[in-house]
Amino acid sequence: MPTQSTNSPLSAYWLPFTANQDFKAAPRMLAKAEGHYYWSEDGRKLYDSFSGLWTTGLGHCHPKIVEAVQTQVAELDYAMAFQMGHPKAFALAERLADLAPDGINHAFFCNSGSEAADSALKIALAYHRARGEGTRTRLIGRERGYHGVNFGGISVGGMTPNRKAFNACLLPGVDHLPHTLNLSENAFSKGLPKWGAHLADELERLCTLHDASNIAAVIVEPAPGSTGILPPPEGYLRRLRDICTRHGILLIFDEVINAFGRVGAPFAAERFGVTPDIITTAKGITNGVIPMGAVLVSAEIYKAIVQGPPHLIELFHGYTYSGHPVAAAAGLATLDAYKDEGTFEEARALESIFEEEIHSLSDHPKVIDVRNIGLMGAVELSPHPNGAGQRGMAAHKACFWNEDLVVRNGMDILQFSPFLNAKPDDLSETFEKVRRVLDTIE
Ligand code: PXG
Repeated sequence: MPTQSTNSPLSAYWLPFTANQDFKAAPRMLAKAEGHYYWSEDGRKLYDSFSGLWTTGLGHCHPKIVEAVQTQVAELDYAMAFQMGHPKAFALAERLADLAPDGINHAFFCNSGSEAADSALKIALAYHRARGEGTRTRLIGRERGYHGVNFGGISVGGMTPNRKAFNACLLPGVDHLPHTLNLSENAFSKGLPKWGAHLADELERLCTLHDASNIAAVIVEPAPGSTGILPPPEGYLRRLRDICTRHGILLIFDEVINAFGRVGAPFAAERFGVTPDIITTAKGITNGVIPMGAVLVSAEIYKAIVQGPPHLIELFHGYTYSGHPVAAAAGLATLDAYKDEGTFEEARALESIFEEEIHSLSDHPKVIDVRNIGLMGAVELSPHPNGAGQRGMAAHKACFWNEDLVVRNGMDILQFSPFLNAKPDDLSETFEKVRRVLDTIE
């Protein structure tokens, strides 16, 4: 017996990471997008303050990406991904290797950030095993880290609601570093907080506890995004790098959000001057147009694994859609657009304006913190006395219905991921609208 009506046209679809019952009672439907705007199903034009879902930094329906996808899908819709290839996947790998920090020069393709995270963890294990260090199996993540929703990613991730229901099946042998947000030390920080580099030393403690010969890899987002934007304290990433190097542990940067201009450079590794051994990415690799993820690795890792009898498969891992031709075409067009339009430089130049605009909310009585790095920013609200998360959701809804503005909230944290080519006036209007909403909601 169905407990809910199934004759509604909305009933069949189970929305991801969404309060389904609440949504279906008053659906927020997007029907069309172009440039910096969406159009709702009821015909309203809404400004997008989140660049899709951290995905679409160049703006929606970029004509050159649209054209590349349309051409590709009519020419080679799919190419067998195993034991066969097609030129655009190779070309994209080459382009990514050129863009990545020195020494990171091979790309393994997948379809999402979650797959990139799990692929990276498997590659780390395969690397140590190939080198005769098969005892290195422990993985270290961080509290408030997000590495997608597959079992590897939630195990090393540090988002309690994403782990809670699956606790019994999380990977064994995983530790977490402490996260770096401490409002009594670094509230209202602009850019990198001064406090917190010492928290990286927790890794040294774990090396002592387990012995580093048992530790495979550390995975962190350089600037964590979806758990509320936690800019890395000054010197923190360098300390992690040094400890990993000292103990032969691979350092994985999850740049699913950070890469492709979000922190004013092709990769956060470059912006923060710290080179990991592996970078995972997705989202901005195709401007969000076609799903794609990639794991970028050093020559040393590739060479350690890709050896042995030449006719045998070296790594038993891959996806039907690894390097999909349409995704590869979208990726190439996206990288062209970043270059031709000077996107990373434009994003970098926009940072100080964004910083000023977002911090204009610092004095609002409902705001307990504002923090930003690159073109990532969070406005943290005090929770409503009736329950955590209500105020953030009320703000999201009021922005959508009353201000024609799409704003992302994670519980009571409003998150902003402006277009890499946003107009300064649109940024100031965004925060004026958010202020009006904060004035009106409970
Ligand atoms: N790593 C990071 C750092 C991410 O931000 C993933 C992995 C997983 O990617 P896929 O493509 O499997 O979803 C992500 C995803 C938010 C939000 O509101 C962020 C993500 C997903 C959903 C919501 O900030 N990032």
